[in-house]
Amino acid sequence: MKEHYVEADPYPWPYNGDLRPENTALIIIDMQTDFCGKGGYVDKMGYDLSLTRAPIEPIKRTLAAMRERRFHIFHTREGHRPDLADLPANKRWRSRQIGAGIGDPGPCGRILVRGEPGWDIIPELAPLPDEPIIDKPGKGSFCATDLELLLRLRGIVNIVLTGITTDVCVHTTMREANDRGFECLLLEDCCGATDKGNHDHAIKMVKMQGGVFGSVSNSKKFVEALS
Ligand code: C5J
Repeated sequence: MKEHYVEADPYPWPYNGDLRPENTALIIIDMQTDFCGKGGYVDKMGYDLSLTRAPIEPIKRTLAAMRERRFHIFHTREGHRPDLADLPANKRWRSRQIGAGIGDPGPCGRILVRGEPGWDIIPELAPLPDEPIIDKPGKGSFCATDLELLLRLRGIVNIVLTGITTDVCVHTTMREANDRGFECLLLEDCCGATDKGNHDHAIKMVKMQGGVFGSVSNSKKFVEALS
């Protein structure tokens, strides 16, 4: 095997140099109107949308480079059944405390409810028909989904993580994947949080202990490494 690495911190990724389209997936997490569009959940909570929209262009470039080389691409959406049977009461209660009740009507339809306009992935990053979409009720992409089954059936061992928000759904997914033995890379400019400090600290956390959850790079270095 010819070894192939991405320049990353705290270690060149993947750890064993086995980077190939067949064994590597890009996961784009929750790039939905509810998290980065006007009138969506994050907007209703009063957070700065420019922070969660910042990764759109870097993700677009990474996605194009990976599609061209036929890497596996996955998308996720956070959202609940229209009857809210999968919405924990405490999650709903907390969201109402901040004025953006999950399941309640908003400018983009019912907040974080499957099938509503706000729940869909933004057009700039629309999935292609052969790219699996993982619908998840929680923050992590492995909880109550078939993501792990799909990854294992395809022989995927390396995961490149992008999307929003860095400190919540991206971090939870990275931790879940790392515990399952997947080799994870976070692209820092392809992520965003509702708070810049939280984004920075989430990135720092990954790099502790020699890369406790994996390694960190950016879209430029990653795309260069593919070329
Ligand atoms: C949040 C997410 N922040 N996609 N969801 O509630 O990070």
